[in-house]
Amino acid sequence: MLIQPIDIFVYAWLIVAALSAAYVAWDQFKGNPEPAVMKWGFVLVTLYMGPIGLLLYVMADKEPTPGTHEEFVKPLWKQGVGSTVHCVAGDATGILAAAVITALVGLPMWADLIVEYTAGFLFGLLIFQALFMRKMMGGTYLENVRRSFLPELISMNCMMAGMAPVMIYLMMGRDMRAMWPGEPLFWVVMSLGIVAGFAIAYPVNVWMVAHGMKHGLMTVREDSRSAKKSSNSSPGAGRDKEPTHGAMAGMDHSGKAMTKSTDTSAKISSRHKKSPQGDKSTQMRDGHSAGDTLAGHGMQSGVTRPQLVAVTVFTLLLLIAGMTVPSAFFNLTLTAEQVGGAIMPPGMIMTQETPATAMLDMAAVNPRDVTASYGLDRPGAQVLQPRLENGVKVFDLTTSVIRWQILPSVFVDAYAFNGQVPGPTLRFRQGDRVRINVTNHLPETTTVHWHGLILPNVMDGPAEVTQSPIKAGELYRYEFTALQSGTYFYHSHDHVDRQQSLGLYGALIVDPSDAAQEIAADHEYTLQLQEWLVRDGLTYPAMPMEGGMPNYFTINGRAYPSTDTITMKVGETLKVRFIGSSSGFIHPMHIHGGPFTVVARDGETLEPAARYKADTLNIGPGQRYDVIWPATKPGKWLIHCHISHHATNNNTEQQGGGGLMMVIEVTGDPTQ
Ligand SMILES: [Cu+2]
Repeated sequence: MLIQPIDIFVYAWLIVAALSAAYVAWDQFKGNPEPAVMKWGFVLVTLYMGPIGLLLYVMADKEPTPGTHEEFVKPLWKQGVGSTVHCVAGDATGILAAAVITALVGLPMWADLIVEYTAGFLFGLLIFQALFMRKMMGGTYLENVRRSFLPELISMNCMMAGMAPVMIYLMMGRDMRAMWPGEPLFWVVMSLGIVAGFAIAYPVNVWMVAHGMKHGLMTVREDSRSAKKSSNSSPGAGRDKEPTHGAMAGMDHSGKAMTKSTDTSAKISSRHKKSPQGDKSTQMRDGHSAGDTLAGHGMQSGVTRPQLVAVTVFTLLLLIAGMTVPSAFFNLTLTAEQVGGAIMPPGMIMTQETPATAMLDMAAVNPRDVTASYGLDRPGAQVLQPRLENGVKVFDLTTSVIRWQILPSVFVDAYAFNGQVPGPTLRFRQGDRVRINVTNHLPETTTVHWHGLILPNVMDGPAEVTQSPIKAGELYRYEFTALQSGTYFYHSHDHVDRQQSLGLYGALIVDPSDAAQEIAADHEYTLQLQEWLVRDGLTYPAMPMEGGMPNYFTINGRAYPSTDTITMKVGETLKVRFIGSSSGFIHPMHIHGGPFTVVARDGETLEPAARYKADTLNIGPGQRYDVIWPATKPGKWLIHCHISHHATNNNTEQQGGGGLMMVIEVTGDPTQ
């Protein structure tokens, strides 16, 4: 599923990596003349580094025309590529395996890095260097481990020094899908990390190859039967004892590829002839003989001990920097299990102290959780008709994640009651016994609070305070008797900051038991306010915090010019019920065309003497005002928020405004 524009690159990269690796594997085993360990090295590195692996293979290693491999791979830069490829193939395999396991186990990032380093080092040393190279270099396994130790340590330090910051920056930045191995992005980030590690390990590998501490590229020819008769056919994969130092003795430290000395070749060759499986012989020419270090078999590598110590210390410092410097910016105590998959809003401030819960609160709604999509033709806040059960008015509310259209070109991913934003309007009469069955189909727990109502405490809704949160798939039954009348509303009271900001609220209108108490008007309109934050097709809960500032605003789930238009005639009255259903912003709501009379506040009808005229009312979160507005002149009169920015759509005006704006269209005698 394409969730972000970068996903196109992610899939393209993975496809190219797979195709590249398949090509390299096919080409290598079709006949590129080199030892199997290098064939596998290039295949793995191409799988891990995609097109960059392919580039390295064709530019540095793939035999251009038959018989030219020896010459082709001679340049030192190619020898360095071979050495680095060999190192990265082993190290990265260990790192990748460890990364998947640590993510699944739920280790914090800092521990991930240590486990990944250890696994990469051990896999590289024990398998790719000591085990695979032993076949060619001879000696016991332990001897190979010992002589590979320093070159492997130096390479692995560089590898992780490059890889760790890239992983941390890309995994724990905005798009934390990269922390979870189930996400394609994880694999691309690992790829990019390996590329960075390769780039840092390359120069030091060139140095090690040039000084005989590591092998470079090699040529191994598997000749036909006739080759066995050739006195020139030389050492092969069959040797398994004392490594010959002939190549080293003749080694050119400028990095030119070498061919083993004749007597060595002859020796190996003759031994090879005794092999019962000697139906084919291999000829190997090392770019540089592999294996021995200063600590090795008394080889003359040209590397002095101070040089070796200096290089090792330098790479250790690089490693420490790569592993620790990012901790100044990122919270490395987080685990993939906690935040893996979350996408954070642009501009959110995340530091080494930002906890996982803060991230999850502000993260984008996961588009994969959307279960239904609704266009502009579906109104929000539809009045829900109850069914009667033994004199109780029963309402069913179900929460789910929906895609909801707020403008012709803008959809939001919303948390909704009954597939509407706002949720259905619950209307009943003072004295009614009501039961509301809330079924939760969100990817998280929820509860519902009946804002402003006097009711039994256990029915009040605050999660962890008066009730256990309603888990996904569960139902909670709220039941109470309506003691008051007026304009109220209901909203989520679990992760309220997130859930109410994503649309979990609805109007609650209780008509007075004595209908005469109602302050009537010719028309009535209930107006619920909300803010949205939509970027690159993802919806984040809007909140007054860095990175959470809204860019869309809705009245009853629509932004102007898609908001409703109220139609009435001159001389008629309009009762507007303002509901501060937003959870983080105050909206000074203004009506054009003359003042209105405030007749109720927070559900309580004002005594006649306390009613007052105004043309702008601050509607704060949780507040409700009922006002009566008389239509005195014909024309188009606006209701809008007086914070001008709240009357825009993504900071632009359409048809004279946007967001929290709607029109009252009054017809009648124009002379009035
Ligand atoms: Cu406003």
